[in-house]
Amino acid sequence: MGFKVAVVGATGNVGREMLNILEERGFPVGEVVALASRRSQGTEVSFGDRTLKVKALETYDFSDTDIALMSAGGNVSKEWSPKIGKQGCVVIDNSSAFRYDPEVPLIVPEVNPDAIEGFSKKNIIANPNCSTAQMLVALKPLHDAATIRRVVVSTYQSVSGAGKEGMDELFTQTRAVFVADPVEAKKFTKRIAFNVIPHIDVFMEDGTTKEEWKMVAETKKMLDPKIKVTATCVRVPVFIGHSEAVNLEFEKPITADEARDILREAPGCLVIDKHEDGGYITPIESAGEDATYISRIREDSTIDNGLNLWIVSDNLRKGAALNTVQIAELLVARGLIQPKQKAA
Ligand code: 11C
Repeated sequence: MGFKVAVVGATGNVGREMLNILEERGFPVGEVVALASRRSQGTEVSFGDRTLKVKALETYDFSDTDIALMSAGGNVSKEWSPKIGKQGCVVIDNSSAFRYDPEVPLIVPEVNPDAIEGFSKKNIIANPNCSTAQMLVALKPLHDAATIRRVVVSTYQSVSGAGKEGMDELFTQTRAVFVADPVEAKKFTKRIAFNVIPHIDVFMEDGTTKEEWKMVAETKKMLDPKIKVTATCVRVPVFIGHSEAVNLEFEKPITADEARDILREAPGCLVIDKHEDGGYITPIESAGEDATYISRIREDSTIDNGLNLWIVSDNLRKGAALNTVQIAELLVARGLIQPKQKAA
């Protein structure tokens, strides 16, 4: 028995990672189809030791496909996810297009797995923004233990969050600085090489950015609507791996030692927290890994029941492709989906 899985946006950073992760985790596939826009038709992508030729999304018939893993951007998703869902194929969408729709579950399997049961209204399940996903993997067990009242988070987000163009821009600008060529900013609003930019996604009316708004709205939808969240999201010259400095205020007392013990047992979390030089994680070490790493766990003596944490994860994996595949695994584990094509 195997599922027919389509990866939409298969040539992008996240799409390629989805193919890797499906293979690495031995997802029960019968067939995998790589899809992208007509412009990428015929391009080759790898799936394990096989090569897949990319087909055009526009002409693909989803009626015998079980699961579509979408990573083709919000506009493509808005147009295509409802059509694909109506053909009986479950869409797991990595874009922000449906995240805030009350009829679409927004899922991190370690945080709110039970919410998946509501997926059949639209046949769409949303994957959260990368910076929210990794934060909530760490916050969920602490919230269960001592009830988080307020979160103050500052992010240090890698350029791969802005796609391949973001990675190319960091590379090109860094090279230009070294050879004394003019440095051009195209994808980012200012130079990113040897710099940081306090701006991700568009500005909202109140002066926050959409990336910051997402961290608030998604935490409330997935973890607890009562939690107050304030965020500052910053792009840094790192290729892969988002980092977050998080300050937490709890309703009940919780010590740093208690938090460390809870996080050591929590699914998806890996604590690296030695009080010595290098006894913490940095984004380079998180690249290519599945865990959400937590370091620098310490009490904040300026408030009652306060803790500080440093959270790092590979934004292309837990923040995107891995979480999407884990959602597909959850559908299968709960018997919420059956392959349309039965084995002969
Ligand atoms: C970034 N977090 O680092 C963004 C990328 O809503 O899925 C993912 C945007 C999203 O630029």
